[in-house]
Amino acid sequence: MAQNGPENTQNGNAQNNNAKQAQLDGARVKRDEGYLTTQQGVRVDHTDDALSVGERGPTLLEDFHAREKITHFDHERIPERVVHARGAGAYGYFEPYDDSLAEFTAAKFLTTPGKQTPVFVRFSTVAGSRGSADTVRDVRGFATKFYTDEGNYDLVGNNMPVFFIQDGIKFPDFVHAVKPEPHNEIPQAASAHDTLWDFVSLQPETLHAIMWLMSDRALPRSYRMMQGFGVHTFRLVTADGKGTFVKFHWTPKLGVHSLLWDECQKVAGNDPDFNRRDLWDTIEAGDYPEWELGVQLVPEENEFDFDFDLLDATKIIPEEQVPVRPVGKMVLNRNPDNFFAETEQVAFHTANVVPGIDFTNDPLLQFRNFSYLDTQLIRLGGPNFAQLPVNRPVADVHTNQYDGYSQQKIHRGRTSYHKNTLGGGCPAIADEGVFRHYTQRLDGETIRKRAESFKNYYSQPALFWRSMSEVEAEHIVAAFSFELGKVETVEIRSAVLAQLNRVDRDLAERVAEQLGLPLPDAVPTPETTTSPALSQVNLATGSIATRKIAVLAADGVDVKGVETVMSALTNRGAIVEILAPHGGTLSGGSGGELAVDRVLNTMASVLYDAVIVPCGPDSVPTLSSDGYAVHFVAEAYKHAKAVGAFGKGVDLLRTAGVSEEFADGTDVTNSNGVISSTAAQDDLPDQFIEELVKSLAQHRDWARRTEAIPA
Ligand code: HDE
Repeated sequence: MAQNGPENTQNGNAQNNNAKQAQLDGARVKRDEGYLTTQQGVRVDHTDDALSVGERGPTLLEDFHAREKITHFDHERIPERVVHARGAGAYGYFEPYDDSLAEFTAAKFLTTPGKQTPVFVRFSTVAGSRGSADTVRDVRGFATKFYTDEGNYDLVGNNMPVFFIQDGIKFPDFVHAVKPEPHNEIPQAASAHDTLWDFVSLQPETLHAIMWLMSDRALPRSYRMMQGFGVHTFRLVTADGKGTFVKFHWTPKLGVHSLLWDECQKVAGNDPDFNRRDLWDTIEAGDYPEWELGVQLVPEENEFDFDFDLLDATKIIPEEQVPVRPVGKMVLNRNPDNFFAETEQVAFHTANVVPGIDFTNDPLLQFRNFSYLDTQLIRLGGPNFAQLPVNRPVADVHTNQYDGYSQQKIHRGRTSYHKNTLGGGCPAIADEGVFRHYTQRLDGETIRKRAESFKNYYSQPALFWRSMSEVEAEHIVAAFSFELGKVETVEIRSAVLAQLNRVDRDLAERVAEQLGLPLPDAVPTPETTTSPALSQVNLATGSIATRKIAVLAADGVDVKGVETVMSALTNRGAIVEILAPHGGTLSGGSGGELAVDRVLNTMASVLYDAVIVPCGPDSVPTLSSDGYAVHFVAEAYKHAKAVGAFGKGVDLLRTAGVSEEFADGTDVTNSNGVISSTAAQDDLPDQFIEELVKSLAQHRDWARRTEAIPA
């Protein structure tokens, strides 16, 4: 049986082959072999009928197997996480590129070239319950546990670089405001309700994170296509105690891509597990997701060089000001064997640090350092959860903590205290490789007061807004309008608008117009530059790897043409599926057969990145009279996805209302990402594929105007 925990996460290629083989075998991991027993190891002869008096008589208490079975079942749920309840996890490794960080940190896992440190990563949504949909508008958690040789280091980050509040004492207020309202527990996993926006209107420090939340970043196409950020300013520390401020960044190899809001809502119904499934399936297929770890370093003597406070978690350090320096790569190459044992029971904690990494006095971080352990004590049933396989360090563990619920170890000896002579002084205190807290001199009066340096709430939201491309800006306006449109209390809508008016006049005007609200009087707004690194349209990579393409086909399809297109796209790493009105196989118009992957009416265009309609004098009329096929094409077109058609296939595009220029010869026409050619079979030009790949790689064609398409 595959081993739980971090131990066997290295050696990606072997994993790759095994995973592929297991997939072919039809089962990824074999479950325990052997005979069914009770928890005490007693074999049972029957587990389908309880022991009773006669065939129709009462059930007997002496049936210990039945009692054990139901009792265990009764206790199979643990409290879900109070935030970040829904998630998906995977194992992998981290490897530094070189030792260039060695002058800043004693952390060996960051500075030993070629050293692969096992990791477990859990991605999550924040507000929804465990059973909520993946594609909601929300921040995504991006938490990484590094099982280093010097103990576990957890980088518990998000896919957005700023947080909603500055001081941890406000966390319960913020979470209560964004979670479903307490009287009716509505809405589930959604920020579009009165209490959140009430809070926002009164707490302007939220505005920067709110801008990110209203942006496309809140709707990731895939966990594999989002950035990750440590958010806080942390500290790298050398062996001799010298500190350097640091911000951590994860950059995905596949670029940063998002869904449209309309798609998100439809995907939530079509496949609530969309992001989870995507992560699982691609790892199973050996398409291992990869991120680059980068750092922004600020020497301590430059702490006050910025027009914001480095300790304020609602601020970024613009990358144009302090560039992100690449450090190493992380690859995820193994799915967990059991969701509960691993993904549910994993316990991340910001205070899990190793020599070479330390905290700062960020008042949000300090609360987190208390909160994670505290919540895990109840969620995981006592103080010994670090012994669970997914939480267990690969470093040796020796403590004097022998007792408590669910102790898994049998500690030997008489002494569970330090210092001792009876136990030979063990465990001894090491003098090398130890964690030493960063030394700082602190002097001050006890005081409850937000630092003055934290009080600029409007500049960075303005910087974010002004750094967006026009299409991203349109999406932000639409998001504010959707969210505030759901707010029932008109005064709250106006109060939020008044806040936006202090960020940027253009933003306020556009939102006011959409909501039909009176525009507040103009007030001075911050002067800012722009930061191109904030716009995700600048973060595409040109790759089409793992992009999902639907080929719509029916009996009579051009099998040769389809095969040419399929092999060209799969060779570039894309995933191509044949969708047809019926399952099984399709017969080709000029001979041949095609295996059907999915029945058309069980899928939806929102589950794919692109659609292709191949030629087929018989197949295309079938599809043109099939409402699912027509809607499929119209919807993909509306969502600005690459749409390709060759030969007769173009007729279906016309039926679907695609209003672009189509090829009138065998040449290829690319009209706003709609790629067409009248050629088919062996004559299909390579350029058809090239244009399709180009459109797919840029993710969407935003030049297309499709407001009028009814899909
Ligand atoms: Fe968390 N957060 N958080 N958070 N957080 C938790 O810990 C908390 C914050 C983040 O996949 C909880 O074990 C406080 C920022 C992630 O298991 C809890 C404050 C960032 C995860 C908790 C914050 C995060 C959590 C709930 C403000 C991004 C999921 C269950 C002072 C840098 C980890 C648990 C996983 C989970 C507290 C703010 C990220 C309650 C008090 C900022 C990714 O302890």
